Amino acid sequence: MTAADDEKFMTRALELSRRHTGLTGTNPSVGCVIVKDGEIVGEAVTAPGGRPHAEAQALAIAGDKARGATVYVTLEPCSHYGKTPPCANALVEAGVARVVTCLTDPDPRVSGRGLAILEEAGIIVENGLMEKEGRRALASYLMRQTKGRPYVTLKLAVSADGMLGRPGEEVAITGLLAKDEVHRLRAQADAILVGIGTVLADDPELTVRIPGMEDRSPTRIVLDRRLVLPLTSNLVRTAKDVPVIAVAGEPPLFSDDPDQAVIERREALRAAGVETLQCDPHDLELLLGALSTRGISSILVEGGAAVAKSFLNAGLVDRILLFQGIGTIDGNGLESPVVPSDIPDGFELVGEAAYGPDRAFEYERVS
Ligand code: AOF
Ligand code: ZN
Repeated sequence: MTAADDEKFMTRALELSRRHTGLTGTNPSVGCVIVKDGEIVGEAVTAPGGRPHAEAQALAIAGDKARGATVYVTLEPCSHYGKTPPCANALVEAGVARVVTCLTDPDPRVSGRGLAILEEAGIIVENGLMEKEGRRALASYLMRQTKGRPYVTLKLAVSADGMLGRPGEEVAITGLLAKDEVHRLRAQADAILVGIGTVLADDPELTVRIPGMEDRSPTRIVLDRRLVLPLTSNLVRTAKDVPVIAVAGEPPLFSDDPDQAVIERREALRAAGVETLQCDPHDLELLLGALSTRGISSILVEGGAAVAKSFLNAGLVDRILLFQGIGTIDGNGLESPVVPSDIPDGFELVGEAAYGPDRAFEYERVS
């Protein structure tokens, strides 16, 4: 197998891995491709929900053809007895000859042990192929595993003159194609986060509304210190179908100095199916830690300007997706904290795309 073949099959494994981004919970979405005599004899991605793992499924497809084969897997095969037996052992038993991986698994139950099991069995192991791409595909999992917080994507839509809109007014910034892309981004995230101001101004539903993906709406989180989320809002109206978490302020709001009206609103929201989480919404680091503990690995921050600025100022944005429309706001606009000509320090442009007349810029934090 040549180096070009290796890249070709790992590219395929990465493509598979991206298919289930946002569907595997706290488990990484791993891609696996098994190749025998230059032909793919089995391939798979971690199943929705996180199990079965990719390798187990790909081995089942390959059957006897796995003997002597090369296996491309985007993450080190696991070595622990979790809810399924270790993938490393399954690869040994199947008699594969060579295993190529992008990176080691930071899960403390694995972290090198999977590769060691393979090597001890005489399998050729090559770790680190297309590591950068592998890290990108597994960014959410890696962030939660290593930093104990979700991976944060900030999405902004700006006018041609760099405005987010007009205060208190709903202004269309981008067209339908860009909207579809935003819905795809939502489907890949574990949660969407907005401030209460955005809910009061726009009454968004924040669900995924593209054909075939309607069931992929993530949890919706609202920073709502005093719990003023209206019971008649689209978020509350749909809370029994797609989870909503309202992040309320810390005591004394609720204990020493109980604010009866807030408590009553909290009870009414709970009865309507909204979960309330008590955590200072200004302490974003603490909030992200709490969300990570609940199994949320990735968040799409969708608005508004104040929330975007707080996440940027706290250094808690990992990726920025900036959509730019062709219309202008012309005065009295809300200035965006990020425009293509003024990117916050520490970010670099990694991608650019067009959605009809609109453009999208992707920036990643340089770590
Ligand atoms: C693999 N292949 O496709 C995935 C892996 O709860 P469990 O038992 O499923 O274990 C979760 C851990 O398994 C997770 O933290 C990560 O270390 C590994 N995920 N490993 O070999 C896969 N998804
Ligand atoms: Zn496994």
